[in-house]
Amino acid sequence: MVSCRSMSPSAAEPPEPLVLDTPRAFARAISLVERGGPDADALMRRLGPMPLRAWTIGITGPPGAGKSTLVDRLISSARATGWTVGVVAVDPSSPFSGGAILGDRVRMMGHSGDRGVFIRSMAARDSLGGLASATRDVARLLDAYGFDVVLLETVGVGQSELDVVKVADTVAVIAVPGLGDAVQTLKAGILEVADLFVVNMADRPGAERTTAELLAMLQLGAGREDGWAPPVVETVAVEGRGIEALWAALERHRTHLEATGALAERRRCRIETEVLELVDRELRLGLRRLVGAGGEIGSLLAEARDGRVDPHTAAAAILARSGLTRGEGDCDAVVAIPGDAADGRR
Ligand SMILES: Nc1nc2c(ncn2[C@@H]2O[C@H](COP(=O)(O)OP(=O)(O)OP(=O)(O)O)[C@@H](O)[C@H]2O)c(=O)[nH]1
Ligand SMILES: [Mg+2]
Repeated sequence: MVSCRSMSPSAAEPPEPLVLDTPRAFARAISLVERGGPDADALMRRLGPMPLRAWTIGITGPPGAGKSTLVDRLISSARATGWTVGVVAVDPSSPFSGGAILGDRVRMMGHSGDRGVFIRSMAARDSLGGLASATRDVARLLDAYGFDVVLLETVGVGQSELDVVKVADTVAVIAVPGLGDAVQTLKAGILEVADLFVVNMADRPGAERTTAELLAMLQLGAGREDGWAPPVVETVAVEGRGIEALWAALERHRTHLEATGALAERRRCRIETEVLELVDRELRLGLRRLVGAGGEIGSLLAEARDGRVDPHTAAAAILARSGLTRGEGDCDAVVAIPGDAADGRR
């Protein structure tokens, strides 16, 4: 069952609009959204149907690839262009690891005191898409507050990190030499979303080979429907080498997105996905609550566990009991089946 919280506010009654007119209001909104949960949800509703304006760049790659160092450099590039920058660095390791977060702060310290730069590290969340959702919300607040560029840093290790970068207009995937076949080490699914590859630590042996592997992989590919050919850029982030070329490549992608209308289209698709993901997450949280509460759902699970009801029938019964069904046409059937199966047992 969907929670009462999400059911009660009707679309016809718009909540009081959220005004982010002071640094204080902005900071409070960010903290609230970072915590997630009903309060974050309520706050995001108050933002209303906001047009997306900030250019969102996702930076992902293996742990220690130099992502934060690159982000630090890119902040400078963006500032030199006259843009303000918001950064969300996602620490995927665990909610307890302060290490990486501290590391990010230190690496991006060069920008403390610059009011045109805002940096936030976020810890990983539950497995139900909470991380992607919270990151998206923080990115949207940064946009609403007026940051021109939003940089999202995440370690490309799991699905939730992949979901995070999918929020971006432009996705840069970082590879480093010395980790074996560059293409093999990239997480499946990331190749499709990469608009640009960076071979960082190009001061280390094997950089040329890594670049060649990526280029070969790109040439083998079928080419992209949108006509964009992802470039491969070599950088030495610690020394600032290759950063100009990287920034130029990023800007070329942005220009391509704007010129082809892909930017608006990507954003429209993203909003649709977001709505569906929010519903999906709420449903799954609702289901967890139901299972946790035991009761009838608990008995159904026990019956399935003990082999007295088959899993499909148990699932259908749970759906019916929770007010969820498997599509309109199946509604009666779904309700009817568990009744048959449960005869005499409940
Ligand atoms: N040799 C060399 N070292 C680099 C380069 N870029 C970054 N580093 C170093 O690599 C280490 C990791 O850099 P980070 O920027 O923290 O890497 P990261 O990908 O953000 O790390 P996580 O967020 O922990 O996954 C630091 O000690 C950097 O100084 C580079 O181009 N060459
Ligand atoms: Mg980092």
